[in-house]
Amino acid sequence: MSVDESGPTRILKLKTAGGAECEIYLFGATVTKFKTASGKDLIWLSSTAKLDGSKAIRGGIPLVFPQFGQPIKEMAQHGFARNNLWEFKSEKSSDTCVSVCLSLDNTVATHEAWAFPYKLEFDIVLEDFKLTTTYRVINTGPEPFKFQSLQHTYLNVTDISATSVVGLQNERFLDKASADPSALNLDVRAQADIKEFTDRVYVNVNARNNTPIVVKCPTGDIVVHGSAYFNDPANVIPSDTVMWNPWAEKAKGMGDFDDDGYNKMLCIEPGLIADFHVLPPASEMGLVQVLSLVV
Ligand code: TA6
Repeated sequence: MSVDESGPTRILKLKTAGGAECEIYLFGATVTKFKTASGKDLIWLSSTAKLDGSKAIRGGIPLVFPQFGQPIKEMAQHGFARNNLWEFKSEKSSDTCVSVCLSLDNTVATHEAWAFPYKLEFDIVLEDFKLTTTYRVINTGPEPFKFQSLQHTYLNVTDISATSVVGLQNERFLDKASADPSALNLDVRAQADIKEFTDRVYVNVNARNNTPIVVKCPTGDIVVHGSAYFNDPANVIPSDTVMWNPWAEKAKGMGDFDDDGYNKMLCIEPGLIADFHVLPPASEMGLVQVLSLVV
């Protein structure tokens, strides 16, 4: 691992013996790059993203906690985890992988509208064709708290018009782009294309089929496997998946989003967000994302 101290926020740079690369800003513990050993960039980052710590990074894998969206109006959209400086805890390497662990807790970041003791830990494991990111929420206080967490993954699909998503057939979703965002819909498509503004929450995807989502695109077949657990990784609990593309008009309306960026990206976001989750004291809920390229 090497560290780039030149910018306003430290950047950890990981590389495997096979040549895969990963970059992580300590600001928000935001993964901004995952390049496979075959040279394929699986992560999209806006060229106009703010990288100076002034706001959450547009692209990569921003981390959402303790809220998704803005149910607590006094708190920033998607909470405060993605716009605070995390601490580097440890690194490990072997012949086949390189990993780091980062953490954030309430002594660094909190909010008066959600003032509970907590710890977040984020493990990143880089292999030649796989990036495994495990996002743990730990209740370090004496009372239960409610939270939402999500890995807001921006995939580099290269060309959205040549992209389709497999693995969501027969899953139920909330359509935030519709007139009734609280209605549950059924996605019947074996292969879903994205031709317009798309903002969907697929609910409890892993409750039923535990199959990965495959994003078929010019970059290659990008496999996104999201799962969640309570206390023990073997104790799997249902989790959700968000699919988002802002499309042309909304992309133009965001100062840190390339105007044509919507043509090159698609967000597939594993999360615990369909509702708030209650976490008892001395307990943990983990959210695991395995990103890989089918070669
Ligand atoms: O994950 C989808 C979403 O909730 C969209 O509704 C949109 O708001 C997106 O997140 C980006 O949010 P941000 O606060 O990063 O601009």
